[in-house]
Amino acid sequence: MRIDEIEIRMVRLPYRSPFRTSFGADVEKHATIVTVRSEGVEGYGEGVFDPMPMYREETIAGAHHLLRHALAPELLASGCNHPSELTGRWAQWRGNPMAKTALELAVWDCFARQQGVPLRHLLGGDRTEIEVGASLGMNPVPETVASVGWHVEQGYRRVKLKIEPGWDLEVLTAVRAEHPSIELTVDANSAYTLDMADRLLALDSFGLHYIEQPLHWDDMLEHARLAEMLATPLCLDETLTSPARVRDALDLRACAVVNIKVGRVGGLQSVREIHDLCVARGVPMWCGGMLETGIGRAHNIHLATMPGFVYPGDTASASRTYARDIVEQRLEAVDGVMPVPDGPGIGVTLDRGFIGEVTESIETIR
Ligand code: OSB
Ligand code: MG
Repeated sequence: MRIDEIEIRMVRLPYRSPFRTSFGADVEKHATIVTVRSEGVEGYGEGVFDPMPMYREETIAGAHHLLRHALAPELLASGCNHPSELTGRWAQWRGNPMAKTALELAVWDCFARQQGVPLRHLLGGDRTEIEVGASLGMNPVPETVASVGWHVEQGYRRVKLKIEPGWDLEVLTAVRAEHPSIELTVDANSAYTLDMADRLLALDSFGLHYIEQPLHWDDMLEHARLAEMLATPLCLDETLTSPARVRDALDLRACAVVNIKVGRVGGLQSVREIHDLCVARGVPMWCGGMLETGIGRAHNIHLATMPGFVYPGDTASASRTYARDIVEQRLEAVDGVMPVPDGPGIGVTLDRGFIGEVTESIETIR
């Protein structure tokens, strides 16, 4: 495909309520929507880098710099035969998986639309709907218990609680008292250290499905040590930034469950490689979320149809996070099941009027 134009658009969208994790509270999304125009067809990707390096180290400023001065010019100059080749071509620039993914996703969507097929077809996803769970930010205990109850009533297949040291045993005790048997997990976003192992061992008594990223955001060895002590399986999120990192983590037994976020691992081609590795080794995977707008959310739904995604993902209803989305289609789960948006590519279209209202900047590169 010849690439005619690449657009980098920043949108700011308020959350319905602040989302609090162990790395801070956020009140709004700063999303980058990348549009690729090729032979009269558009495709869309979303960047999940943040204003500040709170989750991993990429930032909006750094990602935009790379997109503007390296990735977009390379793509415009060379075009693309198949989106699977981009990750290899862009390996000349080190790291920065989120920046690369924002553009790679737009090319995948555009390519699928040109072929007239849903994106999931290109990924080997055979499902037309996926089971989903919900990730709950940190809130006072009574609110959290009520929120878990609401999500269970809505049919969500798994509930994940954000925790940190001192905000763990009490909230879990209260939630388990009301919901002794729901599929429950916790996510610490790297808030613990290995010398707090006693506190982490106490989590074993809550029947958790897995514990997500308790230790340092780039660590494998200490997670492997912790995994030996715990009965509950560990799941890594932040640490897993490429297929090679996933292979190493599995070799070291640093995790038994894999959270996939396409932006964190460097694109859909990396997701496919990790997927095949995890399937070959019998390791369960699930699709994480970064509170994406409808563009990133639709991408997540499509990739989560691949057969190795066996646990419910964080790809919950858009309306939990946003009063109004930037796509025309409503991405809503019914009884804990999210239908895959139908139609070519990711199956969603921009709400032109509304996205105009929430756009902060647009840059076009030719
Ligand atoms: O660790 O999974 C995480 C949101 C932002 C950054 C990191 C994480 C999250 C979530 C939200 O848990 C999941 C969602 O998109 O609903
Ligand atoms: Mg996480």
